[in-house]
Amino acid sequence: VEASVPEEQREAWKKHSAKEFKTKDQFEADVVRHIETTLARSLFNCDEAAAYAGTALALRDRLIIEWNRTQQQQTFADPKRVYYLSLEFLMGRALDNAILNVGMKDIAKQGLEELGFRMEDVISQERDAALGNGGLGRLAACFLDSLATLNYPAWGYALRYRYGIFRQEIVDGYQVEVPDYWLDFNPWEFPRHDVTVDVQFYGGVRKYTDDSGKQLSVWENGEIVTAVAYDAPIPGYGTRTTNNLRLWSSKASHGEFDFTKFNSGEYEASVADQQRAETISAVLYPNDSLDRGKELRLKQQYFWCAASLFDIVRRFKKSKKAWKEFANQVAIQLNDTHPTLAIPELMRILLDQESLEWDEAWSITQATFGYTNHTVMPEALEKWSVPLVQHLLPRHLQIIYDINFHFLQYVERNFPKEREMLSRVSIIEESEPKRVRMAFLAVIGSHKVNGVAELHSDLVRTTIFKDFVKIYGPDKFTNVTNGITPRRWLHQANPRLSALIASKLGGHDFLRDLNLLHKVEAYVDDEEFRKEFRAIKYANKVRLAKYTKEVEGITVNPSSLFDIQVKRIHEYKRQQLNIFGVIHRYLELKSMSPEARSKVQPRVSFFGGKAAPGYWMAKMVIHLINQVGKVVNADPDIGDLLKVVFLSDYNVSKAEIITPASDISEHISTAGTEASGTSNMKFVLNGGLIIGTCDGANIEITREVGEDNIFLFGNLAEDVEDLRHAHFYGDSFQLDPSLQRVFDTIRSGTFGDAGPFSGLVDSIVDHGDYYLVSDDFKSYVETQGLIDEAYKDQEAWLTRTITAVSRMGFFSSDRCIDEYAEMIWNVEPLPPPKMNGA
Ligand code: RUG
Repeated sequence: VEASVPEEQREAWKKHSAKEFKTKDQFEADVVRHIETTLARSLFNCDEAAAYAGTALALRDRLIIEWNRTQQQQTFADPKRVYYLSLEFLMGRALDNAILNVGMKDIAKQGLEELGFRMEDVISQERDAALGNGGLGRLAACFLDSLATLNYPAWGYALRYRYGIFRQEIVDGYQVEVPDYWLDFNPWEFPRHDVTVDVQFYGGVRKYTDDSGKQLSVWENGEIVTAVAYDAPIPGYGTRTTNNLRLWSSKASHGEFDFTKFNSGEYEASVADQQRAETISAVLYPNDSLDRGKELRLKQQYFWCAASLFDIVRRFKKSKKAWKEFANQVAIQLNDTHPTLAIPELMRILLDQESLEWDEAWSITQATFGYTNHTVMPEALEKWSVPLVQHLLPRHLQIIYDINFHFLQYVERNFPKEREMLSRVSIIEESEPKRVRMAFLAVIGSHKVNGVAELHSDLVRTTIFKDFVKIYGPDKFTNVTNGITPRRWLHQANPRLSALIASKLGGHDFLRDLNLLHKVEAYVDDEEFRKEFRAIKYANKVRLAKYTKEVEGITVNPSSLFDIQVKRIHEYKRQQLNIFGVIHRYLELKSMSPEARSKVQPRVSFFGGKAAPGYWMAKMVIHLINQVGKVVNADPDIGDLLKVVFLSDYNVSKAEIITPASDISEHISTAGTEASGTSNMKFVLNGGLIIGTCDGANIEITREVGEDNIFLFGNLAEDVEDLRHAHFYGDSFQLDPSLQRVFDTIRSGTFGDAGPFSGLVDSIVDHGDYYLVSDDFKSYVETQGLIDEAYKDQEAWLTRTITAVSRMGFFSSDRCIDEYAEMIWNVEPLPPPKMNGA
C-alpha cells in the first residue's frame, strides 16, 4: 500500500516536521517537556531516574530525526547495504554514547546542571543493554559504532531478549544468578508493530509439479510464530549517519491468545500457545564459547534468521532489481555460526518461493554471505542433531543435504584420490545421532571466511578448516584482526585522557583516525604531559578504589599496583592460574621477614567476570577467588601489600570504570585458545600494560607496542599439542614445588572447605592439565616478579605506558570495518544526510 503523503500536502508537512535541539535552551525545553508530558512528572516530583528518562527521550528525539534522514537517504540512493547478523550485541549504556557521538556533551552537561542535576548521576541511572555474553557481543557493538561513524549503510539484526545476560550476585563467595529484566524502561527502542514476519516451525514438505512441469517443494502445515521488529538508532560519531539495529520479538501469530480455544473454555491452552511463542525471544543463552545444543536455542536461531532474511529480501524486492543483482545489493555477515541457518533459508526463498534454479540460487547465496569464525576450540563449534533439525525445520534439512551432495560431488571430482577426505569435510557428521556441522555449512555457503587475529586465522587455516583451504584455495580464508571503538573505550571511559591527547594533537580527530595517536609519542619526554598523564591514571585508580569500597566493601590503596583480570570465567582463560599465583604471592609474603616485606611492591589483584550457570569449574574459580580474598584481606601481616577483590556483576558500564584504572591487566589464556581478545586492546589504550601469553591479539599488540612494553610469558601455541600429549603419556607428572605448595595450602583448608576446590586441583594433577596451568606457572610467577621490579621505576613505567598508548592506532574497530568493507563486503560509504536546508 502506498503510504506516502500526496505531493500537494508535503509543504505543510515539511513546515511542521520535527527539528532536533541545537542549543542548550532547546535541549532543556525538550527534557522538561518529556518529564512533564511523556512521564507525567513535575519539578516537584523529579528524581534522578526521571531526569535520566527525560534526557534520554530528548536525545532519542534527536537521534530519530537523524535516523529518519539517514534511512530516507539510503532508500533513495539504494546502495549496497551490509547486514550484520549477530545473536549478541553487548551495547551497554546508550545515553552517554549518544551525547558524545552527536557532539552535545557541553550543552547536555550545562543544561542538566541548570535543571538541577549532575550529568554523571543522570547517566549512571541507565541499565546496561546486556544482550550478549562477552567479547563476541561487544565486538558486534563496536562494529555498529564504526559502521555508523564511517557512514556505511548497515543494519544489525538480533533478538530482543526480554532477559539479557543474568546479573551476578556473590553470596557467601558463590555466584548467584539473578534475572536481568532490562525492558522496564527502555527509551531507545521503537516498536514497529507494522513490521512483522510470520515464521514457521515443524510441519512437513510436499513436492509438486508446477504448470511448466518443474518439480518444486513447499514447506507446510507448520506452527507459525510472529516476529515483531523493534528498532534502536545507532548514531555515528561526528556524522549525521544514524544506522539501525533491528531486534525481533516473538509473539503468537493469532494475537494475545487463541480465541477458538478461549471460547470453548480451554483457557489455559489458549494462553499456553502465546507463552510458548514468547519464550523464543525470552532469554539470552548465557554460555560463552560453549555449545549446549538445546532445542529452544535452535528455534531462536531460525526465528531470527528467517525474520531478518524476509526483511532483507523485502527491502531488495522494493528496488525491482533482478535476482542476479542480489549480491551486488546485499552483503550479509555471519557473526560466528549462530546465524548459519540463514544460508539454507536464503536457498529456500530462492528455490521454493522465487523458483530459481539450484545453480543460480547457490551462486547468489555464496556471493552474499561472509562468515567470521571466533574459535577453534572443539567444545564451542556448533553441531545440531539431524533428528532435531528434521523435526523443527524439515525443508532446511533437505536443503542442507542437497548442499552437501553438491559439495561432496565437487570434492570427489577434484580430489578423486582422497576419498577419506569426503567424510572429514561432509556437513553431516556420521555420529549417533548424526549431526549437522554448522561451521562447515558456514564455510561452504560463504565467499569469505575470516578469523579475528593473525594467529587465530592461521590456526583456522591449518586446523579446523585445513581441508577446505585445499578445496577452495587459500584466498577464501582471510584475517581481520579485531578492534575496539575509541569513542566508548577512550573518549567516554577516560574523558580526561582523551582531552589530554586532544590538547596536544589539536583536537579530537584521533577519535575518527586512531592512527593519529602516533603523534603522542613525541610527548613521551614532555614533563608537563607526563605529569598530567600520571595524574589521570592515579585519578582513575582512585575512582576504582572508591567504587570498590562502595560496592564490594573492600578498602584498597590507589598507590598499589593495580592488577586486573576481567572477562568471562573460563578454564581456557585461566583465572585459576592467576589466583594460584596470588596464593603463591601470599605464601611468599607470609614467609618473609618484616624487613623483606617492607621492600615488596604492594598490589591489588582485581578479578571480575561471570561463569555460565552450568559451568561448575568456572563457578569454583569464582568461589576460590572470593575465599582467598577473605583470608588475605583480613590478614594483619599482609596489610596493603596484597589485596584480592572480586568485582561482582562485571558488565560494559563497569568496564568503563575498571579499564582506565589498570597498571597491569591479565590476558593469560593457554596459547592457541583465545581467538583474539579485545579487552587487552582497551587496557593498553587506557595506559595500562599487559601480562599475557603469545595468544590471540596479544601477538599483534606486541608487534605494535614493542616487546619492551608488554610482559609475555608461557608456552607457545605450536608446543601445546606436544605438552598435552606428554601429560597423558609421558613420565609421571612432576609439579613445580611452588605450585605444589599452593595446592597443599588449598587442600589444608586455609581458604575454607577444600571440597569445592578439589575439581580445580584434580584437573591439573590427575586429569591431564588440559590448559597447561602447571607448564606455565613458573614463567607466570617469574614474569609477575619482573613486573614488580619494573613498576618500582615509576618514570620508566610511565614512558612505557605512554609509548604503548601512542602505538595503539591499529586496534580501532574503524580499521576492521574498512577491511571488512573492502575485502569481504565490497561496499562503499554513503555520504551522510544533509542538514535541514543545507
Ligand atoms: O573467545 C573469543 C574472543 O577471543 C574474541 O575476541 C571474541 C570476538 O572475536 O569472540 C570470543 N568468542 C568466541 N565468543 N564466543 C566465541 C565462540 O562462539
